[in-house]
Amino acid sequence: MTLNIGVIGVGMIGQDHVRRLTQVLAGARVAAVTDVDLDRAKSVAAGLPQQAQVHQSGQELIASDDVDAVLVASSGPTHEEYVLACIEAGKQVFCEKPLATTREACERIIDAEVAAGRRLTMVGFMRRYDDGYRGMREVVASGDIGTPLVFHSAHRNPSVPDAVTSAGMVVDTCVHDVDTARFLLGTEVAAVQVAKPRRSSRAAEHLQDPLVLLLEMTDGALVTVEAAVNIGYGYDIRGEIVGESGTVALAESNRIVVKRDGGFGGRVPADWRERFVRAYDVELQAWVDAAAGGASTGPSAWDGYAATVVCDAGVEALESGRRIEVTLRERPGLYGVD
Ligand code: NAD
Ligand code: ISE
Repeated sequence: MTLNIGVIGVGMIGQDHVRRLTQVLAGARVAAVTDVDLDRAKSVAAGLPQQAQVHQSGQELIASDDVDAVLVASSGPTHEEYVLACIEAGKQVFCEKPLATTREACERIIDAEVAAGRRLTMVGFMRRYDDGYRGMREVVASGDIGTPLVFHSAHRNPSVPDAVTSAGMVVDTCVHDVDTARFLLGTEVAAVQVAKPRRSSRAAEHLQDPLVLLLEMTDGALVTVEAAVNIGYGYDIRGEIVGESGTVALAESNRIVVKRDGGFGGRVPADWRERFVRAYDVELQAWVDAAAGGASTGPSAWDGYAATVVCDAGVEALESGRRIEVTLRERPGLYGVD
């Protein structure tokens, strides 16, 4: 069976997902697209190998009988409306991170799924499909390094547009590290603090770049998240867990090392598309396969909710300079235990 997918939002990652749905993955086709920038939607549709409907709005696309499942890749504040409409229509939805930009919006999505009695939403936390992070998780689960004590996560972007804010660094960038901490350590975040190192001279005036989040997990483990978004040299994602009797860390993401002229080195990825290309492929194929069978998989609305609540606390910690406790609502049975 071929799953007919409607894509809402065809900016940077929307177009990248359209490419992979069309050229890389099996069992899916892009049947419809929309974007508030209709010219952009039309030009993306025109580049597809098979005809795709261009809808005037996301709501129209979701309601269309030609669309079996929906991929939401519009900007964060628009996600809630589209995800809720998909749940209402009983259609599986892959929603790029963040699930929604406020705790309340995420709770409305959880309430809608609980009322529907089934999970319909998968959140685009692609790191959960990265070989490196999966390997780290297996090592932790094996007990080989003992009880995890500290997880160091570094999230470095080469540069960002001037419009990016310090709060945006927390909710848009660190959200991945928050989900990664939950995924690797298997516990929730209990409290957040933010430290402000000396600012990079490469950063815009208004930006606290870099910043460091300190997450206290419910079992006492600590997580440091260094976010640096004007690092210049490339897109560099690092991670190391320190356990009681050993450590496990991400290796360099390129698989070759070049030695010449008395030195050695390799390529640093240019951006998230290059660094996580395989993770995005695996993630989206998993969603397509599950959705084709009417099932859900992957990071859930609960995971999206938990990450957003922690990031909200992170913004409060950043702005107030205080340690902010994180309180999650009771986890509905629909979302299991992990
Ligand atoms: P972008 O600005 O390049 O694209 C967003 C697109 O959505 C634009 O084409 C815009 O016109 C469209 N849009 C805005 N409002 C809309 C609406 N109401 N209805 C329909 N279309 C609308 O941004 P992007 O970088 O592609 O990011 C899109 C989403 O994907 C964001 O939520 C972002 O956080 C997420 N993202 C995730 C990753 C990842 O690594 N998983 C990477 C990049 C972006
Ligand atoms: C972007 O939206 C992403 O999700 C990328 O994965 C992240 O590295 C980047 O910082 C965000 O802006």
